[in-house]
Parts: sequence; structure tokens; C-alpha cells
Amino acid sequence: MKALEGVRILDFTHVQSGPTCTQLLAWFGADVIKVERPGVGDATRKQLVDVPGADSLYFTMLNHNKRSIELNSKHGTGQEVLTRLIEECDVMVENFAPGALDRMGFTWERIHEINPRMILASIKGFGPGQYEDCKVYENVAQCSGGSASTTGFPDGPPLVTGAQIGDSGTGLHLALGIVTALYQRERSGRGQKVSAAMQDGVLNLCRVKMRDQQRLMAGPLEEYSQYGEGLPFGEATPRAGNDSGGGQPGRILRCRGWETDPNAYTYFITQTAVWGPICDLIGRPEWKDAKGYATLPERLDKLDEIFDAIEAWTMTLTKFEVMEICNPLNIPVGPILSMKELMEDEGLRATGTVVDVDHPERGSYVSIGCPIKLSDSPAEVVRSPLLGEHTEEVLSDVLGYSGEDLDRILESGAVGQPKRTASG
Ligand code: CAO
Repeated sequence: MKALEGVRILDFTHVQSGPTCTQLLAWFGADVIKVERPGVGDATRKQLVDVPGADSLYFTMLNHNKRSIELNSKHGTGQEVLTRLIEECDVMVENFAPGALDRMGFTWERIHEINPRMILASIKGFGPGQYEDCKVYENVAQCSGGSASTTGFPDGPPLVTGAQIGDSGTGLHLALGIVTALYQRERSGRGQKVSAAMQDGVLNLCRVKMRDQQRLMAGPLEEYSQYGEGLPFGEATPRAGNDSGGGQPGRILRCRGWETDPNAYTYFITQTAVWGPICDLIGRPEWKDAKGYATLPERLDKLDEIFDAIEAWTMTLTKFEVMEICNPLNIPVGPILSMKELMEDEGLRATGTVVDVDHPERGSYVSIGCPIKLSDSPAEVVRSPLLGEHTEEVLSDVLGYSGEDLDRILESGAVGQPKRTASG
């Protein structure tokens, strides 16, 4: 039995933020029914297409373990079916533009009236206020949530990060809100509205940067490299390059092969507890006790000199050799791993974090499995559904339509053309 077995999700999500949330719930065992516009589906199905005619990796990698039903929610019969789905499901998840669900006629009040146990979970770009009506994508959220202003080097422009903290990060936040609301419903018997704004989600992940904003008001941030470099601080938390976010100075350093390999680098943390072994390793045993080097506060204005010396050592080794040598000494280091290296990583494959998936249109592709492991509820990755693959199945098995009633709906134009199946 899976952890969320018996929980039925009406998945009205699209693009990235919402689908990552419902994919997680599906991996935990929920029955996720993805509602898609007839003949069109989630826009990502046909974005960044790499295999002509097939669903894109953008779609397949975000929609595993779901069923797909085509349904026009603005068509009278479609609204009848949607109402039945609201009656039968436990959670409705959506990330439409602000107001879109209301314009379909499904306000929170209406949904709650149809099914008082229903949990309505929504992602929007912003919470209530000045920007609540804005459409928002990943990078806008990274910029408005504080990530971009604190990412990059002090003398360069703000930078967005490759980690999709606005979309997938908010999807994670929403998933937690949903299971929490399900838990409360066990006792209250009532559903509730769960909202996660992308700006809020990004800001939550930038918590340490707001910590630094307040520390800055009390004086310069001494663990930032710019302190040792004599660069003045401004009014706001600055971009910190590759400085570590905590009190233990760290940086990305070149390793052997960096001239030709863009990822021949290591992250190296000069943890106070292992300062002695670091000095021995890099051939500077005198720094262990020398005035100006022996303690962390003394070292903070010499980080450039110290990391230059460490880098002179790391450049003689590969990033993996650095790890092999430092790990037994408890010196925290991490190789910069490329997507290619991660895709081929045997350890990640053994744990199911990287998986091969078969797909009837595309053949085999590599995906990322469930990153959260439940010992009693292991996640198995099942390929994403074709558009409308489960329309008839959901209408009959979940909603109980049969005979003339089923024919009426299938012929109404509200649920698309007769369906493709996995076998063709
Ligand atoms: N049947 C009928 N109509 C449907 C439908 C269905 N099954 N599914 C969607 N639609 C309609 C919507 O009702 C909407 O119609 P109206 O504008 O007339 O109300 C229309 O399709 C477009 O929906 P949308 O505005 O949500 O989509 P968009 O492509 O214009 O905007 C996005 C996309 C992501 C910017 C917007 O949905 C948004 O801001 N969402 C919230 C924030 C978010 O999740 N952003 C992250 C996205 S991932 O990077």
C-alpha cells in the first residue's frame, strides 16, 4: 500500500510549478487525474520538442504516474463532468493565471459548496496585494523573491539560478500544504484552501539572505569575500559570488583539467574544526598557529590569500581526487557535477533518483525519480499519460457514467476526439 493510496487528485495544473506538486503526490500513491484542454493539452507537451510528433521531455519529466482526461471546462457538458470530478476527488490543484478558475465558474465558494471536504490548492505568482493579478514564470519569481539580487558576483549584474526554485520550489511548498490540509481534514472533516505564491516560496528559500540584511544594518558582513577585499557594503544584502551562506568560508576552486573542462572545479569549505588538516594538506603547516591565521575571525580578511593557496593544491588534482583525500579528513568538499555526470551516476540510478522510462511515442528517456524516499511507500516511476489517454476510463470507472449517458458525454465535444491508447 502506498502512503497516499485512496487520495484522489483533480490535477488542473500546467507548465512546471503545479505539475511538479501533483507528480510528487502521484509518486506517494495518490490517483492523479490531469484535466487538459481537448486537442491541446498542457502547453509543455509541444514545447522544446526533441522527437517530432512525441510529447516533449518538458512534459514527460513533469507528469509521471498521472492519468489524463481531455475536458473543456468552459463547455456546458464539460462543466457537468468537472462538477462530478469535484464531488469524487479529495484535492483540486491548479496554477492558472489569477482569476481563470473563477471565470470558468468554479470559485472557491462554489467548489466548497459542491464538496465541503475538497481541498483547493493554488499556485499564483504573487500573494494578495499590488501584484496579485500578474502572470508569473520561473525567472520572474526568482527576481521578485530575492534570489536574483543575491546571486552573482558583487561587480556583476543579478543572476538567475538553474535550480527552478520558483516553479519546482513552489510546487514542493504546495505539496506540503496539501498533505497538511489532508491531515487536518482527518479531524475537522472539512476541506480548506491552500495557497502558495511563487514570490513567497522563493523568499522562503532565501531566508539566510534576509538574515544577512538585518546583520548588515549592524555592520559589514565579515564572512563575505568583499569584506576582506576592502569593498564597501551598500544598503542591501550583496551578491556573494560563491561564498558559502554560513559562517564557514567556502569557495569554488579550480581542479586539474579546468582549462578545457568547464566543470573541473570543487567546492571547498574551510571548516574551523579542520583548519589544521587543511593547512597540512596544502603545505602551509605554519598557518595552524600563526598570528592572523590561527582563528576564524583573524582569517576573514585574508580569504583571497588562503583560497589562492588551497587552489594551488586543488589544481594539482581532479575534483574526485580532492574529494577522496578530503573526505576521510572531514574536510567538506564537493565536486561540481555536470548534468552528463549526474545522468550517468550509478549511485543515483541505484536509489531510483535517476531512472530510465519507456514511452510509446519517444522510446526510452532518462528522468529524475522521486527525490524523497519513504521506506514503506517506495515510488515507482510510470511514464506520463498521452493526451486524453484515460478520458473514457475516468468517465466510467471514477465518475460512473455508462450506456447512453457515457455516449452523450463522449459525443458532446466537451471531451475531445476518441482516444489514442498506449498501444496506438
Ligand atoms: N478547458 C477550457 N479552458 C481552459 C482549460 C480547459 N481544460 N484549461 C485552461 N483553460 C483556459 C483558462 O481558463 C484560461 O482562460 P481565460 O484566460 O479565458 O480565463 C486560458 O486557458 C489560459 O490559462 P492561463 O491564463 O492560466 O494560461 P497562460 O498560458 O496564459 O498563462 C501562466 C500561463 C503560467 C503564466 C499562468 O497560468 C500563471 O500565471 N499561473 C500562475 C503562476 C504559475 O504557476 N506560474 C508558473 C508556471 S511554470 O513556469
